Amino acid sequence: MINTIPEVKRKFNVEEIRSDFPILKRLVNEKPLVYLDNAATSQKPQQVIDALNQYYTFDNANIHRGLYFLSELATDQYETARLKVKEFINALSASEIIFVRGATEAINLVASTLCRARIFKNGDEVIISHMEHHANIVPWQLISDRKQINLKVIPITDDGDLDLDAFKSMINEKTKLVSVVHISNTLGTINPVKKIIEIAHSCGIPVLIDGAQSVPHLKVDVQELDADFFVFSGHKVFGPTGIGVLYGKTEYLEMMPPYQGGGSMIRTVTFEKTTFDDLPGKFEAGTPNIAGAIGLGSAIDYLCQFDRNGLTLYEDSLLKYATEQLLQIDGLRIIGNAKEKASVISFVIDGIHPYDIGTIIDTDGIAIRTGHHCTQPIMQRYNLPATARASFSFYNTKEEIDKLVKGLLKVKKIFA
Ligand code: C6P
Repeated sequence: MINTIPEVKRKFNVEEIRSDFPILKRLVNEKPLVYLDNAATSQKPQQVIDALNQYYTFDNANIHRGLYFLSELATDQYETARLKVKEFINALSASEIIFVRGATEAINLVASTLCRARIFKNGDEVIISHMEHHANIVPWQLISDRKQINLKVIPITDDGDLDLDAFKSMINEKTKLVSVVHISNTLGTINPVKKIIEIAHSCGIPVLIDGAQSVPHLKVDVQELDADFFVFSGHKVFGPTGIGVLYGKTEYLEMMPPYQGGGSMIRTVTFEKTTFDDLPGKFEAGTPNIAGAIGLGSAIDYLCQFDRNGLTLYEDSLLKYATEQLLQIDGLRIIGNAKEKASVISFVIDGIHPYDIGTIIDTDGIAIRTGHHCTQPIMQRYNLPATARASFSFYNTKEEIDKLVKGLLKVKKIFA
């Protein structure tokens, strides 16, 4: 049993936390970096960088193959990372944790293998929502060249809440899966996924939760949620890029065929027939991202030093402060005012294109994202070409929000 949860939690001190993240000391355009694009990717604490460095400097070897010291060491570290993920999201078993490249690959894996498992018939329906990232739309469209799957879309209110009554009325005998985002990367909405799962399960329908934006902000317990699948990306949760997690209940993972074929995922191979490895190996063909998994394990250790609820409360205070301050700006409109929100704020300013906002404030070292945020249907819903988006992590400060506001006032002045 890996104990990633220390008995005594580290006290929250934002200045101390900032010093754990070396990039936060750098200058951009001769100004201290103000990094407010955490929904795109989070920054990395020194201990994650050190874990990657340690692995490549001293411990590098391929895993699950060699009987020599380094290979066993690397295998042990990789499998320890899996145990850390298991504990982090409270899966029942480590074999339910599949390492993939990220949330995108995880959803593609589920869509493709459920389709090949013949779980879907022509005319079956998958329910998603209007606030999905493209990663939870396109994979379901891609499989329709094999099976005619119809996507049903849960509508959202003007504030950015899901319409649960509409959701209930969409479920019918053709519904095979519900696949929804936990926290919207564009609107910041925290969806009532436990309730959604309860409703779907009462009709015998499994649910996939896209946790790409929730894992960095909330403590997630997949057993408590009773999610059938849960996906997230390492790079948004202070780990490296190129590593992510598919959690699946054993009963589903067992019935799904492999996603890719190759080394590591087999038990026996002849030219006539291949038998496959048990979980999780069946879904991890080829040499995996060993360093990435170890780095993700280190990121989990980093996060678990803190009381996660304390970090969430701090981020909530940043959200509240930023919302109040931004709304003071004449002509600024926040897109997404759901009752439950995470620290993500999309906004537009009358008469100024979001690209201009992003480019101008970048000259002051302020990084925000501008565009459609890989959620074009949300832009269509609000009739917007794009938004500007500031997204906060627990290493951000109210002073940085003040700098954002100052930067936006400068933008307004330029366009006045
Ligand atoms: N959102 C953003 O700036 P990947 O690219 O596989 O790590 O994550 C995809 C993904 C899936 N679901 C949600 C809710 C997401 O927010 C993302 C990634 C980034 O909002 C990059 S587009």
